Amino acid sequence: MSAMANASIDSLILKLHDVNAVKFGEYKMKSGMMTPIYFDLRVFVSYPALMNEVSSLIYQRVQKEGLQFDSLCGVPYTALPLATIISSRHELPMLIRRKETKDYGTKRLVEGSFREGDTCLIIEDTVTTGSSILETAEVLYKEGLKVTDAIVLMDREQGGVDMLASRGIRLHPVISMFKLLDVLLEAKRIDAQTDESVRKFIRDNNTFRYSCEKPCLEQNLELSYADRAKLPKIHPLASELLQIMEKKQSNLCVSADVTSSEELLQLADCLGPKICMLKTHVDILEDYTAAFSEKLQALAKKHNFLIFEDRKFADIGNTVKHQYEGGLYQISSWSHIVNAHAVPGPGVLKGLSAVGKPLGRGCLLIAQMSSQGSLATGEYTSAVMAEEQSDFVIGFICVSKLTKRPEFIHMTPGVQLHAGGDVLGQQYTTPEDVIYSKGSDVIIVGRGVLEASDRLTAAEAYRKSGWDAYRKRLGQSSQQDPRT
Ligand code: S5P
Repeated sequence: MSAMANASIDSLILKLHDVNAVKFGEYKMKSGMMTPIYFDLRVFVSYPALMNEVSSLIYQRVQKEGLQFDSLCGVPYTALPLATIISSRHELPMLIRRKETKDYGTKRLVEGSFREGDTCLIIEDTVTTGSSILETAEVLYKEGLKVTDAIVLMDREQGGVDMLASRGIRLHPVISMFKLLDVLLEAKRIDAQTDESVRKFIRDNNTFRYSCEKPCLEQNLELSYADRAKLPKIHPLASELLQIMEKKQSNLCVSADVTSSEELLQLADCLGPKICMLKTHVDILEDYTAAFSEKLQALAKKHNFLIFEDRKFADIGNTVKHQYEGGLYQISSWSHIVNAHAVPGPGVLKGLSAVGKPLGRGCLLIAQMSSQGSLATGEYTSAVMAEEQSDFVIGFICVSKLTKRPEFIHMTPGVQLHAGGDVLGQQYTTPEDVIYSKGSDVIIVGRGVLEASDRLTAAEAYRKSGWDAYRKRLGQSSQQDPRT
């Protein structure tokens, strides 16, 4: 965003606070949920200059996104005057969605002229869950209109963007909750305690969770690995991984938790054709040498898999930078992917990306762990951090899919062909559960393969099981899989 647009947004936030459109305290929302921050944008109508300013910023956003549409429609009632101003000022046709049908005359739910197949842009004042926009979109769909985009003045950042994305609507917020808090805190309109308690509330009350079984299938939104590899905003390394997965029909990452270099290299050579990725714990090797990492890289090339050093970085940015680049292992020189805990905050990623980004490396954030009683920071914090540094973060270590952004890759450890666990707190679930029910992308398997009498046969069983679950998720029968 340009500095000028930023400045006008900052000044608008202060004006909204001046006219009491932003309130702090204890308020009940439409959903019944109590909130420590409330937006009452209905007061706009008493401040025509402010309404004009808001309308201009919304229109600037329309232009910036290059949105194409045939008409616009404000969600009744608060956004109606905003849509009207934009429509009138820029001579853009408008539609009005009735909240209730008339019991006389045409009984139409949408007023205005349109043709079937026309695209309508929705304008809204505040979004929490996204349900009001969806409700309006559904009325428009019934009339044969298309809705691909919506613009909202205030996004409470509680899951509306993701919920609408899951229903095929891109939501573009003009002001987001965290930006608003930054500006109000900076201007000393609120104190640090209020700021922190609101932030915590927002973080803890995301209204959109990926929880139901095979949700993508129901919403018909599941993209294949191949389609995801071509997404415009995807990290090149994530794209490469998805292409490998599709090509080798494998979403299996073997965790090569062995202690001798020779055994690890043998494992990589033997299982290479079955896997999309090999995960290492280089610090458990008893005989690491630089020559080992060179041989491993050659095997990765030969069999077309990526190397993931499971280092689980968890320190301040400056320290992890050294740990990643230097020391005995010089991890950044040979490992395509590393992972990091979100506990230290965004600095850990900044430190790692200073080293890894120029080398085209990528990082997985540890959102959830497979072990009993894990205190991993959780989906929301990781999703926000990943979003902020998506030029380095390619996805997550998690138990189940946690963001609908198809650019991110979800990888799940704690996988065996039968559910169970070990005596040290590891918990196992099956490839079918991980890929089909929980919506993850890659299964990480260690002892399920390593402790088998025939590791190659075991790896093939996991590959097939993971791939069948993926095809089932796509709604394709495993019969179509040429390998079965
Ligand atoms: O939450 C986690 C994260 C990871 S990366 N749980 C895990 O088990 N892992 C790693 O996955 C773990 O360090 C080990 O290398 C592998 C699982 O091994 P398995 O033998 O239990 O399959």
